[in-house]
Amino acid sequence: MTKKTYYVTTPIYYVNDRPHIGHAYTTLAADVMARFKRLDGYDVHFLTGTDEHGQKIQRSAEAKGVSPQAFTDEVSAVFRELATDFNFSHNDFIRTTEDRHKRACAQMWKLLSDAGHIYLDKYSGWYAVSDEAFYDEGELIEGPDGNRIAPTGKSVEWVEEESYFFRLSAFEKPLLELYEKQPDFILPKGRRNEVISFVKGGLQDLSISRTTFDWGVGVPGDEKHVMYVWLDALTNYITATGWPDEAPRWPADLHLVGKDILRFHAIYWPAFLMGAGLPLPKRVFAHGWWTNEGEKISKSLGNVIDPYELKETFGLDQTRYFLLREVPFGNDGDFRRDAMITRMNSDLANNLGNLAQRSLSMIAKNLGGVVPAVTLTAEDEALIEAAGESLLNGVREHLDVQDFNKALETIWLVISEANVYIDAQAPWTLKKTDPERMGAVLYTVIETVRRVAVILQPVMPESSGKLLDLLAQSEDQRHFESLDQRLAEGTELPAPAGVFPRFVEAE
Ligand code: ME8
Repeated sequence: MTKKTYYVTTPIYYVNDRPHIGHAYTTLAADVMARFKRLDGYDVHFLTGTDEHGQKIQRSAEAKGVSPQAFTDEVSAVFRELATDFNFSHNDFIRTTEDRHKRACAQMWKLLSDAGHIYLDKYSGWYAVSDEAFYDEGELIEGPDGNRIAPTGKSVEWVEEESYFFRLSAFEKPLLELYEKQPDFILPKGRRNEVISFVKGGLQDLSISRTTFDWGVGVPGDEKHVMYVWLDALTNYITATGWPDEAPRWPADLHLVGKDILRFHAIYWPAFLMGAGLPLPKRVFAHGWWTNEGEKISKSLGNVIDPYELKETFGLDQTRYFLLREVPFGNDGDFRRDAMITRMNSDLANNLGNLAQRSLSMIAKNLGGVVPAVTLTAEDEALIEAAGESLLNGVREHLDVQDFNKALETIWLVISEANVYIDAQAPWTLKKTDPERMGAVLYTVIETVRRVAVILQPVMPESSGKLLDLLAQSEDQRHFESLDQRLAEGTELPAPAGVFPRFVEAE
């Protein structure tokens, strides 16, 4: 039987700046999907990378006085490191300056051109280099100095040059049909509605080449043009499948993006693919925007959240947990230090960490660190069962619609139940009155912790791994299939150690 496959992508990030928390956030979400699907028996492909062409990058390189290639080599390496340092489990890291990608772009252009979707004309209009996006006159707003700016707040400049156009206007109906037929092609629902009304408002043909700079992929047969950076960038998702030679992994199951770039992914990208006669991705999910203590994150405000600083201060898994637990994935989120500390101390250190620590220490002290042979009551069984297949099913259901926060909430309900259980059973009292019952209670708790740790691996791989180490679980006992099994009596456990430290404010 061939394995089920799953292909998930992140945006490819512009290399004009250092990575910040927003970049880590999207890739984290993709990582959790990838890890979950792997444990759930899928053959997973997880792609991330960097977007290296276009005017914005060319200008950033010029400002630094280095060549665009040297500049992109340097910054791309920083994004690659972040991916490793955050324990992201990507299978491929794509750079749009790679030859494999230039070949795919040329082929994409050729398919669109052969199908009659491209024509040469002249573009005159507004362009925001920071967004690498064209804006209609009507979309511009008034900036603080009374000048016209893009709806994103970025400055715009007037562009007038010969350009190739893509007949985007011809795709209005097919796109609306797509949104209709595949209601979860765009998630969350609110954003889907926004896209639908935008498309219903009418689509204009899209300028897809530029002549006034040269840092890009050349247009086949007309090298004075370089391709519009978004046509180039979006194509990365199919390049990475080996296309045009082969593309066994195309289409993608999930493109994860921030809400800022939904229009490119939910309108342009499927239109390009339809035009080229290629299959469409199954879903685009646009998550919300992080602010810092209520303020928009920006370099000029100096409040950019450095992912490394979070890792250093709170720990990697704590940061991973917080980002996905604190805010529903489609909503905007505000990063607050006190909320981070509460999650770290309450959910992780108290509720989960302490549960594991208390029960494992009692086993070490009173049962020689060996999993006891036990007779369980219906109540014990019910707790263990609540942490098994049914919990996994609930988590799977939430993750299948990228509801990370609900998935974690569901897991924490079981952790709370286990805390209520241990307090009610009070094994510390049973120690004297009924040692056998104490063994059964401790067994029930650590078996529950084991199951929870197995299910939590995608979100907190390192800490869950440590919990499973403390339970003497081998590598092949960490798959979701292990949820059907039980901790074997007689298993010798290593000395217990705390897995989730409390946050203590530095003096
Ligand atoms: O747009 N909150 O790259 P980019 C949440 N190269 N997410 C954030 C964020 C924030 N404050 N800031 C950034 C590009 N992000 C293009 C993409 S894809 C074919 C080309 C995340 O470096 C979020 O995922 O500007 C957003 O969509 C992405 O970074 C933008 O990254």
